[in-house]
Amino acid sequence: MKTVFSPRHAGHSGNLELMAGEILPAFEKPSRAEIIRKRIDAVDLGPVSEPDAHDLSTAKKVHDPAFIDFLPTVYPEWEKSGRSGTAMPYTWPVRGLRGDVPPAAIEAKLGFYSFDAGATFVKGTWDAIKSSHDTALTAAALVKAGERAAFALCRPPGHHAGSNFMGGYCFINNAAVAAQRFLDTGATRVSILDVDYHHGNGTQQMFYERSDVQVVNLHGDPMQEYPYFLGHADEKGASEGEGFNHNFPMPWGTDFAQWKAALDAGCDLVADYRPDVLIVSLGVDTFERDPISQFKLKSDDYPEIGRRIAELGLPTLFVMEGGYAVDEIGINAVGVLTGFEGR
Ligand code: OKP
Ligand code: ZN
Repeated sequence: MKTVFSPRHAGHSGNLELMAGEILPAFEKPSRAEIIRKRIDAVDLGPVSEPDAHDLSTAKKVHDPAFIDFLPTVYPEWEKSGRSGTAMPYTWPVRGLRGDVPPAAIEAKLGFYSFDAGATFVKGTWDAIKSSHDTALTAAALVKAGERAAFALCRPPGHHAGSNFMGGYCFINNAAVAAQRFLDTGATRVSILDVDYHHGNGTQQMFYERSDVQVVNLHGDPMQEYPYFLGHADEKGASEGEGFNHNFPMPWGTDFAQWKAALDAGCDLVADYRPDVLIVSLGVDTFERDPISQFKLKSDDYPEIGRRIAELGLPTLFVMEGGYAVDEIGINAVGVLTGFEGR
């Protein structure tokens, strides 16, 4: 399997994160991608190439163009207002406040375009976001050109980013942009299967009223788990999109037997939809030793996931999302891919 990977992800580094009353180094850090990159060589998964530059026109079909235009301005404006370090929001236009007028102040704009404090910026962040977006589109082009599958080793991840909001380490929704690109280049139906531990709230929001992108999510129950405010089983899509969104929330402590039953059910829904292409939002934070997650999957389970997805027999784009147990992230993420290849 071919991989697309950009060293420019590494500029998104040294970010801080609010965590249970403390400010700590962010769990979403460069070593995650570097360790996956090394594992690809160690198991000889296939060639790794850098992304081509893509314009943002496809991103602006699934995101509000004003939101996309805002992202590269964040850090320059943050510095212009005399600040340094990590840029992050701290105030949001919740129910009853004005959520329709972007303010002028940079700290307020950060809140206007986010749902939490988890999408943070340093100097190299925009370049990393853009490289991650380019990585997804370059890998999508490989699948479009006839590869059975390709791996977009994206960093930062994307599935929490919605049409006009960032959050949860995510800025541009790489999987959603790839889905739109497939539709714009001949596909009629695309499925997104999100196996990250966290609900892909951004992906769900973007396609909730559309029937051309089926979204299937397996994740921690939003009653217990981040991102909390979306991802319940009764969210089935609306208007045109009714019946094309599927959630499989699972409780803390879920083991592979339980999780695999949800994967089987999700794969059956994908098969019934008969998509032209499948995009897998690949998070491996379902791992038993993930530092911020509460499922119980073991390293041996990941190849099994890949084998099950391969049984669908679809052209498949894997897009990297989460996974924070860095020591095992390479074994687990690449394990899905070797399992997909039947080895
Ligand atoms: C991103 B992805 C407060 C705790 C919130 C955010 C987790 C984001 C996960 N810092 N943690 O889905 O792996
Ligand atoms: Zn996650």
